[in-house]
Amino acid sequence: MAKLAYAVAKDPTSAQERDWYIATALAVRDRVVDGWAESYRHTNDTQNKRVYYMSLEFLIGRLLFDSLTNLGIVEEMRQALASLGVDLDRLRTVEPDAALGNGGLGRLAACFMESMATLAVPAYGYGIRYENGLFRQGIKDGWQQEYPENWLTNGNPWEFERPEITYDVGFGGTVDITYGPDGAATYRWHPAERVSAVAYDTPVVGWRCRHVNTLRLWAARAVDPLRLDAFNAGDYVGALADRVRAESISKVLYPSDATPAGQELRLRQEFFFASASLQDLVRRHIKQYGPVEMLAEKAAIQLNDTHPAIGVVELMRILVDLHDVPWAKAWDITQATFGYTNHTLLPEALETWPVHLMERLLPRHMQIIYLINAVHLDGLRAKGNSDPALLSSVSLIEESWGRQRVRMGTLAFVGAHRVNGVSALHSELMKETVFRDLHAIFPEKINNKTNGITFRRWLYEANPGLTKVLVDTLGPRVLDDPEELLGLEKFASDTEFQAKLKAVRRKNKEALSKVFQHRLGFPVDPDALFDVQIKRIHEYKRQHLNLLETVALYNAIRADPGRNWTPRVKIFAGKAAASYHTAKLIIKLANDIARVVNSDPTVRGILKVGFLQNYNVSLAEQIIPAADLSEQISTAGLEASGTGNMKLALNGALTIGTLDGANVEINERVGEDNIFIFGLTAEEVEARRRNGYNARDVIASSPKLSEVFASIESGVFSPDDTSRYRGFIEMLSNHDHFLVTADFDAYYAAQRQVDAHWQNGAAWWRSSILNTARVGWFSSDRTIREYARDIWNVPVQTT
Ligand code: F58
Repeated sequence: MAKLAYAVAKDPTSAQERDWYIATALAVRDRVVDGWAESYRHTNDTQNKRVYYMSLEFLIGRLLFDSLTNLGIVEEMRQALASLGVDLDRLRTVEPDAALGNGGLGRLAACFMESMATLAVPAYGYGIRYENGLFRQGIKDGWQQEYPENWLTNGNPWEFERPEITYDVGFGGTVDITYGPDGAATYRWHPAERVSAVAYDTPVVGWRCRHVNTLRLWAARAVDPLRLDAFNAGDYVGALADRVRAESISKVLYPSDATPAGQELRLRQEFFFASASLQDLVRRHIKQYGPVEMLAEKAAIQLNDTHPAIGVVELMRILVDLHDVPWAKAWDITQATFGYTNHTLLPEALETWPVHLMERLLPRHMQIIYLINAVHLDGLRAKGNSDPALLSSVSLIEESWGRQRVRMGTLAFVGAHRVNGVSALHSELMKETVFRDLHAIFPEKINNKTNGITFRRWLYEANPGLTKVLVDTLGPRVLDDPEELLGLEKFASDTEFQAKLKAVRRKNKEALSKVFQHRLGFPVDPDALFDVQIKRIHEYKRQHLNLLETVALYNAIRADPGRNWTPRVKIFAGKAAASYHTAKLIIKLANDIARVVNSDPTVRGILKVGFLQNYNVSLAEQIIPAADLSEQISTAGLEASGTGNMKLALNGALTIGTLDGANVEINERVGEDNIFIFGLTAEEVEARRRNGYNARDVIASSPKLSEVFASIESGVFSPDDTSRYRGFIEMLSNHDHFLVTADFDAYYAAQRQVDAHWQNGAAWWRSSILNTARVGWFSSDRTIREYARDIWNVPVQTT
């Protein structure tokens, strides 16, 4: 009440829901801030090593329930608000999603921040405070539309602006060399342009409020926001031009997943946040510990993919040019400080920057890159590696057709003491593919850190019904130690226990049915099997394989409607990169199929299809607890890990999937009777491609697939434009790069096994329980413990 009156300046009679939300968030924030100050003091007193997690993306979602849950005051707050006539669950939906990320990589960063706080690892997350998060997706006539997502319009109660924490970040200009009396050269960079980075801090509270860390996001401001000379001369527009240019750096998140956006603004974003963050952490280090030579003992910096890799070069510049550390010593410090996480093997996704662009934007950094490369290659030659092909493959500079580019993956690899993949399979493939030559030279660098998810958000907050059953059955310890979930195994066949879980799932499905009603105008049957594929839309993730199977199933039901079919709802959600035409066409296909299937009385009560628009963290929190079947069907070898697979399995969905990414490890843990694995393995995919895969023969030999292709191609699902999918079908028939056709029959067969398993209710629920019981290992607490032990060398608190 006090917050509403004094911080929002509203009284209860005039307060809108949004006012109540802000007042509630501010009241909760006060509690968080107490823990924050305490954690800060503790780290300073103990002089513990800090972790700096550098990421261009943090896909945070909403924070109100995160804070309430971790403070342990959800019920207290619910009652306090109820006594004022306010419904906490309604307030929850008022908060906009902070969508400062594209997909898995950004969400992983958010889960890691929460786990680091939970394990009391003193840490800062560093990133950019984008004014516009990932675009809002609308669907018009079945096509994706992109709209801006200005999540800050109504203010953000969780952040603190820190105008006093501001750094200048330079771009362009020249480099001066001066020679000392001993002939040693000193380099000074004189940037032509400067932009200010202003800190905005958000506290990240750990489970049971054990520790609170900081997410520090940088906003770009002009150093001289209004050029007074120009302004006074009457040139108002000119006076503001610099400001607009400077501030454009933190205006918008690049909305491309899987392939990097190679524009200049992107490189400016990368350097902007890397430089501000390094200046900040070096300043903190010197203030607290003195000699910069000790940096690696007191700081571990983790690069979330190559996006912050220019930081390796910026740290070298800070050490060598600004602190006069000798080159070799500076390089040792840099390597000992940095770790690098790789998230993809797709060759087109590995970042490179044109040398001429680097030279123009970051002239001193380009010189340093050349020097790092020279020392790196000389070292190899000294060890007897003289093969020019090898040297050019591990060089920081890629040369093709006379054009030179800087390889950011190689820079991150050589600049870090540890390089990790995000699942066991992915880490092995890294050694065999993209980093084969570097791995042969530095065999100790690559290690695996299988991803994890925070159970606080993805179980306790998203699925309170299931959480309650778990606590009632296993005791409250399960909330602190996910391995306790194994205790469920003994209830797997218990009819009473199964009934409890069924009731929880049914409620969650009813709630999701309301979402369908609200968004798509029709409800779905909570007794049907909810079959869910939710993730970014990408050919390698193969939403179209699922759609082809949907059409095949539709055809089969129509041919024999009286059979004992398993009623299904096929649920899709996900965004496509705005410029990715095939991905957008896949969304249109999903909607076209949905329209035809949902209006066909023959399949009524048996099959429904729905594409839910604007997939984000909050929608995921609604879908996942209601899912029965989790689609993880990427072409083997291409999904680095996946984390949605873990969220769905934890909430009791059974996986249908390929042996890809973390599915392999999920399979090992839940057991092959409780998962539906199908399709080519990564090795088989490789072999098929090597031998020249011929889709036409495969299609011809599959009557089902032939029928599906014929119906889509002829316009059954696109009567308004019968040629819409001609090119798409032709592509799948001639260049089926992702081997959709090769896996189709196996996938169809696996889906029929799903039907059979579902019809034997007790067997299905047994599998579901065993999934929840056996995936405790995929907690991001476990992942962070491994990073802390093997890469960062920092202690963690035991829970
Ligand atoms: C994802 N990568 C992987 N990249 O695809 C997924 O398998 C993995 O589980 C996850 O990382 C976490 O390790 C991913 O999300 C991006 O979104 C980048 C955004 C910026 C451009 C390049 C891709």
